[in-house]
Amino acid sequence: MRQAGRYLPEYKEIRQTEKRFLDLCFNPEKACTVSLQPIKRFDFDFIILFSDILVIPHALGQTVDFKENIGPILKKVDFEKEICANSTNFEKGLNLLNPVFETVKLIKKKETQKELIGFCGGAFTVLTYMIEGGSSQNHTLLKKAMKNEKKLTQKIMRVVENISVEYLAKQIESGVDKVMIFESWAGLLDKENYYEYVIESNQRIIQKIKERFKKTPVISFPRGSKEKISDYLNHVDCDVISLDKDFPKTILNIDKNRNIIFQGNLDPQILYEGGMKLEKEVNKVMLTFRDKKHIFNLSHGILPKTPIKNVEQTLRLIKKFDETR
Ligand code: 1CP
Repeated sequence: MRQAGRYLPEYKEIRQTEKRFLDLCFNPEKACTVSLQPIKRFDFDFIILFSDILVIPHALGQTVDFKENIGPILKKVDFEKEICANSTNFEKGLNLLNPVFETVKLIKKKETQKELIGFCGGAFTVLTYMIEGGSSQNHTLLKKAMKNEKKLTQKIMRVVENISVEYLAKQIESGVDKVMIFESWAGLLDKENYYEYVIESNQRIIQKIKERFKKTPVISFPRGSKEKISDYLNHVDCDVISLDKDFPKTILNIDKNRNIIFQGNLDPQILYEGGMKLEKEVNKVMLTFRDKKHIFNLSHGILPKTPIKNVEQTLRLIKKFDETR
């Protein structure tokens, strides 16, 4: 459950101790505590590292700030001069991320039983924030750049990919058991651009990780891919595919030799609403994946005002379903 903390009072309390969100991400003691809060409260099966996908632009030298009720704000930079010029030497940038690797080590020391999931953003998703300067509704600047400055966008993508590979490698070396790639804005692209900016780019990252870490499973989350997700699974060597709320059901019948694990896909809006509707929907998710390898998850990030009792209800329903199988 991405951005899991925001609905928990214990997260809100620790959040208040740091003015800047990134200072919380870069404080290993606190980031370790936040990572383990949902485990303490709900005994979830997996721990997700507390950090953010936007630590990568920060490491590349683009100032990132998080404003309350607005979201991330990224400062304008000269991409050619400031981001692309130093495209292979990431030592300084990765040093800025050392606290994240320290967090990983602390989590693994404190919680030895459960697996830890590390993550990064897909290069295209990170690119959208870098170019737009934050969250965006219609991504005008991004679309303009992809049309008029294609070479530059490709160059930035490569830089983001390369540092992301090193970032994931260091997470794995520090102790994460699985890694997840959040390609949250995959749904923006038409078929041709999707192939280039999502499929090829995700596969380059995954291939490089698999060359170095044969045993580390990779979870992909190309949100909003719709029917293009079949192409994705045909070309990308992820081990787990995380599904959003309207994925095409045809992929459930994917060739058994692909040996894919499904993750998903409860709508966070329904989790927020609770009640009978939630009960129906949890059972529907469990039924959809009942004869598949499946990790129960949301279809996107949890809503900050989600009542805790609805999360508890969901866990009870999942366990009940499993017991009656
Ligand atoms: O579950 C967890 O808390 C784990 C840590 C985590 C992860 C995996 C956070 C903490 N963020 C993320 C991923 C992330 N961050 C994504 C990919 C998943 C997705 O949302 O599709 C994206 C796009 C971001 C960027 C981001 N970070 C936004 C913008 C989202 C948008 O709509 O454009 C925002 C608001 C954040 C802040 C953030 N990150 C994480 C938390 C707990 C918060 C809230 C900060 C706060 O107010 O305390």
